Amino acid sequence: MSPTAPHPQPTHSLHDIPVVDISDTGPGRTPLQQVMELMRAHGPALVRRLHGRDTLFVGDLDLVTDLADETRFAKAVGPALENVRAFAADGLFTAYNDEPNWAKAHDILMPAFALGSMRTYHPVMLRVARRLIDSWDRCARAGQPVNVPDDMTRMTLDTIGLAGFGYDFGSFERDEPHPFVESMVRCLEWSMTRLSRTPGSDHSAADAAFRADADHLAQVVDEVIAARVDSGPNAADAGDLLGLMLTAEHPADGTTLDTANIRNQVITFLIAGHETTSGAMSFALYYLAKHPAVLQLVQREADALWGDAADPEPTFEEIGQLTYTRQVLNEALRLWPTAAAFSRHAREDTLLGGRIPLRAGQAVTVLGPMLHRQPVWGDNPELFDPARFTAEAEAARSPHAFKPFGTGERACIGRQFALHEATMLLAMLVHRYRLHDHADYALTVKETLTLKPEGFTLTLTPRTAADRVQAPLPGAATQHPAQ
Ligand code: FDE
Repeated sequence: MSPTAPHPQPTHSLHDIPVVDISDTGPGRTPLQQVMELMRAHGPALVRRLHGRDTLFVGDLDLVTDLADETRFAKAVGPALENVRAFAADGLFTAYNDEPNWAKAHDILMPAFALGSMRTYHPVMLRVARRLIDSWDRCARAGQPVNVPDDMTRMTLDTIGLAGFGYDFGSFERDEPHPFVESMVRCLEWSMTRLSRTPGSDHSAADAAFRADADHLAQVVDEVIAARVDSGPNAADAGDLLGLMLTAEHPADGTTLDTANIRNQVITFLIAGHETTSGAMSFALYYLAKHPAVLQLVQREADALWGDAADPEPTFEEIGQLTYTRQVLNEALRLWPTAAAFSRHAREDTLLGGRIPLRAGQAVTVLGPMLHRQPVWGDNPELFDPARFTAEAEAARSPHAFKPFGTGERACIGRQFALHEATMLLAMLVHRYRLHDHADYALTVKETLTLKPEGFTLTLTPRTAADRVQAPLPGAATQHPAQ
């Protein structure tokens, strides 16, 4: 999966934590997968040293459990997010904990992400899902493969644009990704590669290109806001995110968000609301294409709801009934949590896990993909098995063993939004198509701060009534699928 350079060996250890200096090779284009490899070799807690800068990475369940203690630890805006601040500033994702705009925007926007609010977004999500299906129908008829991550990105960008801001990116009418996406991806790449610069080298060209891209993002956002303001005096009151941002008063002091902060929030939501969700759906489809027995179970769940309907009209309530589909998504997010790392810092001097001394403010980065492969997941953590997410299995496991949405008060605000969108789309797709792994795809995980299965394509054929009437499978959908 990741390029297999010879593993750097630990130079020494600090408080029993190996220190691995990667300055010779650098972190390359897949820095998180490099840390995964280092952890496989040296254990789930290590210091990565790059040009004299140390980062403590952990995947160990006990250490992550300790880091989730909000009285002793809080979100850290680590070096990567510090770079993202160059274009998202004090937006929710990148704000410092004590920046007043974090709490203010959090309080104002929380209601828009409560489970009940998903009812409001459901029709828009469905409308965009249909755009994807129209496009996939055309490819199916023409016998052409679909590029899964590209189309998932079209779908999630259009969804957050319309649901959050009433703005239509029209991504399915374009052959290339929307220019906003291209600028955004380059900004994220800049944020990531800036971390591996050799001190003293010249990066002025890359920095100038970044500035142009960041300006483009700001310009698109200004258009999104202007479109709303132009559409009439009552438009600002629309109950979506932008409506709240423009009009809602903070419960405590009655003030609203300022213009600069609104721009940062819109950029933040357009980014956070689509990159990660699109990756999650892409990995889920990848695993379904590789695990026919699981695919059959997901199809069965969708068939039970929608039978032979050619164009089912999924209701809000039905999405909540797609429990096995949700298990599949969780299992994909376990193996490849698309926001793969998050950082915490100590509030005061403390001992992490009772043994690793940390100074106040010192940061630790949690590596989700390794946490999600710890012994708590059993003997074969690489195996894709949605039965790990039955209600019983979840109740029996530590809540800290699975953190695809981060932890504590700075955990993902968009979780329900992403899960509703992704569950509905997956179920609609497997209900409609047979998925063919025509290229015998070998997984390559691309990193642009978030993770995606690069170059993953499928061919599709429509499912027929005969496909849907099959002999009942032995056992219920929640059983361990035959491998
Ligand atoms: C957040 C988030 C997180 C955390 C980070 C740290 O800690 O640093 C995570 C991990 C996440 N998130 C993840 C995810 C995954 C997925 C699929 C998602 N995510 C999705 C989404 C959608 C949307 C709309 C979102 N998301 C959003 C968001 C925000 C705004 C944030 C920030 C919050 C605060 O307050 O801080 C997040 N997210 Fe997410």
